[in-house]
Amino acid sequence: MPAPIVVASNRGPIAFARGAGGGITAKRGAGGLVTALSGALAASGGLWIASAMTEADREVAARGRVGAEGADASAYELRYLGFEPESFDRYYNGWTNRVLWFLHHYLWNLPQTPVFDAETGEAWDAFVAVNRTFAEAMAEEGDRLGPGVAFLIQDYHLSLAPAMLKELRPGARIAHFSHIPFAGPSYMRILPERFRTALLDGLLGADVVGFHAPEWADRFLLSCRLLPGARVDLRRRIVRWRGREVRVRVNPMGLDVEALREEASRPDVVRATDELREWKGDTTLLLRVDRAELSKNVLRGFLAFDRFLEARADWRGRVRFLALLNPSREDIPEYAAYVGECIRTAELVNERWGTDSWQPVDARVRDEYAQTLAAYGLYDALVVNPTLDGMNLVAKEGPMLNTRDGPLILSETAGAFQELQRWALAVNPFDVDQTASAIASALDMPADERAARRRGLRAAVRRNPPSRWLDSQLSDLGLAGRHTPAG
Ligand code: ADQ
Repeated sequence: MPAPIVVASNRGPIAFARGAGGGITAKRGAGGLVTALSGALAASGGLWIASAMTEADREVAARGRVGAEGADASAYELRYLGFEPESFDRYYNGWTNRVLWFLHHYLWNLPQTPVFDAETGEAWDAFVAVNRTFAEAMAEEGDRLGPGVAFLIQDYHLSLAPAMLKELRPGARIAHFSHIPFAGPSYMRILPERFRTALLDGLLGADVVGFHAPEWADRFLLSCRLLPGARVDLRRRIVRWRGREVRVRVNPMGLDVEALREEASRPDVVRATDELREWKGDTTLLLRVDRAELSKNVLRGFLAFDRFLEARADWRGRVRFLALLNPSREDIPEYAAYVGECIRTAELVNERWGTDSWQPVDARVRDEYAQTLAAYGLYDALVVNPTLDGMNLVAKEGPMLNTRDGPLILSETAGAFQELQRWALAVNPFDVDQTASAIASALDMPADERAARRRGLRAAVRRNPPSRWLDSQLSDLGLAGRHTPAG
């Protein structure tokens, strides 16, 4: 029997909601993370600890440990931690979304933001308190499960929990994994020293600190040099800190291709495919799929399309750019303003080039996953041009479902670039002329080259199943053996 696992993440694998009949319904989250970790939990025992994000989650949280059966084919236990809504908001929106996300994605507009004041201080205190609650819950569950437990802590929300857990249980085996980029030292110095030191010290409480791409791992190592007394070995990716050796690892997460294909065969996706086919008629389809998110670079994508239409009169009337933007963080003013600006820019492109029978851009800000999966099947080229992205799963999902050999235009600053670069059209996300040229190259590309690139992309995605991501973390913790079926 493999060692039990305790997973901790802000968002849990199952979202609870109040159903029409008044009872609580449960729905499993999508994505490789849930697949890889829930499979492992079912195989080895253990549980998943997460924040209660909704009122229904909080009701479930009050029951203590619950089973995931019913919402997930894998049987494992969940424990949702309930927090007082106001302090949860300070931790989640005030600190993790507004400070850490902006920090690690280089999103601040430095002449104006950030401003650190009493309010950020309160948000930090809430962040510390939530991390402490997680660390205490992990320690308690670890004691219950017995010796040899592997603690797998996910993402920037829980940057402090590794050191807190290590202090509570010095022998605990802890891996932390960041799903996003990491700020280098010059940007880290924007944070007041007490926050910066606590964040780095918090992560270094883990035995293994993981990232999707080499650049994020290297930036973390360089930032660790800001810690007085830390000894950083860049070549071996090791940090010596507080008498321990912490290993920094690059471990890109794979895609659960079979689960994605199964989702894409659902009747609502088939219906959405018919609708999209009718909508696009015989025009060529350029697609982007993103959370409506500052780092996804939607605005420059539209500007690049505008340049493309300016340069290429022969494509006017024959191509449509569909942007499927899943609403995100709408309470944060920067997000509302950015999405508004993206929509205005799309309208300007339409006013400039559109005709009575042809509108070049269609930007849809809606949560419609079935439409997304349908659009993956139909695109003629896919634009993934984030300014910075930890991995970017869209770049992997699109090629696996596409049926038209559509080329992938990909930022060299997305984590996925590491695995896919050979077969993608690379762009500097800030260079709109280069992005416009990449759109032209993708749409003009001969059929044999399109097919060869499609084969290359699919093989690259297949080479890295989600089980590998998990197994590497466990073996880095000294726990051998496969915990999940091969992806
Ligand atoms: P995100 O920033 O959300 O993830 P991404 O990796 O592109 O970025 O994942 C988005 C996911 O949402 C895709 O799997 C996509 O299919 C899905 N999706 C799109 N529309 C949806 C909808 N309406 N409903 C539900 N799902 C939808 C963060 C990091 C990334 C990193 C991932 C995983 O920012 O860099 O790749 O975590 O580690």
